[in-house]
Amino acid sequence: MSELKACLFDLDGVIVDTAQFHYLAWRELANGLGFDLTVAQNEQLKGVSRVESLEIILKIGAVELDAETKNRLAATKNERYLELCQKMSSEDVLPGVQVFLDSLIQEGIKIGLGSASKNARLILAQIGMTRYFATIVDGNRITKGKPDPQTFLMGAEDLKVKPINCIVFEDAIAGIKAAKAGGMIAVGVGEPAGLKAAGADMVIPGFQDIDATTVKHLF
Ligand code: B16
Ligand code: MG
Repeated sequence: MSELKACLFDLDGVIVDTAQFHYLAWRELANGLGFDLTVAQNEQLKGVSRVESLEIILKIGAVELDAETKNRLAATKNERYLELCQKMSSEDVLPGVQVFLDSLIQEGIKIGLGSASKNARLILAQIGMTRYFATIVDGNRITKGKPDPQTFLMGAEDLKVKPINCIVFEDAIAGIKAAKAGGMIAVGVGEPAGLKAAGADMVIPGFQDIDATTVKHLF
């Protein structure tokens, strides 16, 4: 029988709400190009790399640009995003996250990070959460982004556990698909409709009401 040995966490929208800053920075970029980016359209960008996000946005606005301009826009967006992130501190860790991570540690369950973000280490340090993660898989390490399972498979390998013994916590449809493609249990964090449809085994609104025992029952 399989049992829980490791939990892999997405960063943006799961550990900390940087998703709002990604949205703001991308929306400003879209506005600068003459169109708007709605909250619904923004859902397509969650868990998706910076370069792919820009391609999706340009498609939404039916804008075609050369490679050099795209690189410049992606860099400008990142500068703006990091500027917005500068205000963050440990107070911005999402409610219940630390207590939940502490309960996992107490049960001897390993903890890893699986994020598409190239800024993941910087953000973790800024919110004082680095010490929780025995491994960090981020946008600088992966060659295939979510929904490909590489991010989470790498995390499981780093932690020396089998995918079947892992739970992934994700706020993005692409991330839930990645976890399921990797043969892991997927817990969606956020609105149930899209995450359930993507294959989430369970969806939680946040971490306030769960502990290690709750998620062990998923096995
Ligand atoms: P960066 P996650 C993802 O992080 C975000 O959800 C996504 O919106 C962002 O485009 C991507 O990281 C890349 O981020 O520009 O910082 O490298 O949710 O996988 O932790
Ligand atoms: Mg996310």
